[in-house]
Amino acid sequence: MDTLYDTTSLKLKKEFPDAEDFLPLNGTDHVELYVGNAKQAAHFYKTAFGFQSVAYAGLETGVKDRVSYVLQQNKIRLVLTTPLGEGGPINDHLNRHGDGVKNVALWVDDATKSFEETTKRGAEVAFEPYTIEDENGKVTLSGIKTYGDTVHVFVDRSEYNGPFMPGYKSWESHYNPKGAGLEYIDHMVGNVGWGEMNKWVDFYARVMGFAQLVSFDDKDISTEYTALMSKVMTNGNGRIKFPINEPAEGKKKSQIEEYIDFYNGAGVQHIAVATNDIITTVDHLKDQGVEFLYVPETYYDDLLERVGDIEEEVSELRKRGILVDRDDEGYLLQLFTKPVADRPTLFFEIIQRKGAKSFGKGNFKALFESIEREQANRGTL
Ligand code: TYF
Ligand code: FE
Repeated sequence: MDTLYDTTSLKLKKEFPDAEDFLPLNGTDHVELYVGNAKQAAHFYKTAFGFQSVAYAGLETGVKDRVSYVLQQNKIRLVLTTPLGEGGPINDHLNRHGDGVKNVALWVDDATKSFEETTKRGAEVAFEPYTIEDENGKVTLSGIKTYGDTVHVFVDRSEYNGPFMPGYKSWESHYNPKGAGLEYIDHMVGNVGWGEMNKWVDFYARVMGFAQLVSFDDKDISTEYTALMSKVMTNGNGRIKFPINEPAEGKKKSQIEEYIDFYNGAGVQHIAVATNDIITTVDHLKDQGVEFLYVPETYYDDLLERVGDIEEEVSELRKRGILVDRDDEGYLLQLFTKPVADRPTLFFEIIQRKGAKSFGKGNFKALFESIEREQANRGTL
């Protein structure tokens, strides 16, 4: 087990001593969202977030019941899918959840073996392995269910050399906006219902061979400020990290509970995307209309006392509402967008790691405290 996790210096709990890498994962293949209007959503992700047009499937490619747009920015690939007719599973998903993540697709060398190894350990079948083929080669896909209506798709594209997948054609567009410096998916977080976190932690351990990352974040959990509980699960090579949140009683109504109410159940809460230059990325995203969560100026009053020396100017971070947290190995810069659709459900996190391997949960307490200082300054606390 030790050699499996040597790519991360985080300590792993020994709760699952039987964990072995029966499910080698090369990385995130893509994230597929079901949306009400894929054409307009694609325009939004291109314009606002700096994604590029890659591939298309729909009536013009012989697909009758749906349209899908594939967008990419460096290693991040999004698929936006909308139904063309009435009824059916995509409409059901939209009706229940609104726009949201349906498939978290993982890139594997063998989608059939991935399916067999996970289903024999208790994964529920989303769909059996199948192979699709066109002039660019073939791709094998399989799927297992995770929390809510979310699915993990296993994708073997080792014998494919085309724009995205058989059945898709290249999407050439005259509109190719500049990238925002988003590099790869750092982690994707699932919100689950009251009391369900450990069930899903156990699912990732038992069914997918993941282990729990233990980081300094843990001690912030369940403080009087925290309205959530969270555990982070990671695969063997550390490329896939899935924090799982459940609501908790806190000073404020849990945002996890709000998510569950509006999403009508468990689902993907946020997609954290990494940048090498968070200041430039955030400036670009803001110029393009991306909205970020409000951070009180008072957050910065005690920032350096809390996190020690950092390379960035505090004034530059304050101007942009960028948060900082530190762990044993370094620090990280992060900030959160507002929800990207009308329901208060899915949002994005922009993160730049400077050594830190944790997830910024020290910011919960720091943010709550700064909000209270702000209220005290106004005499409303
Ligand atoms: O992925 C995570 O677990 C973190 C959680 O102010 C988080 O993104 C949420 C809010 C915040 C700091 C960290
Ligand atoms: Fe996060």
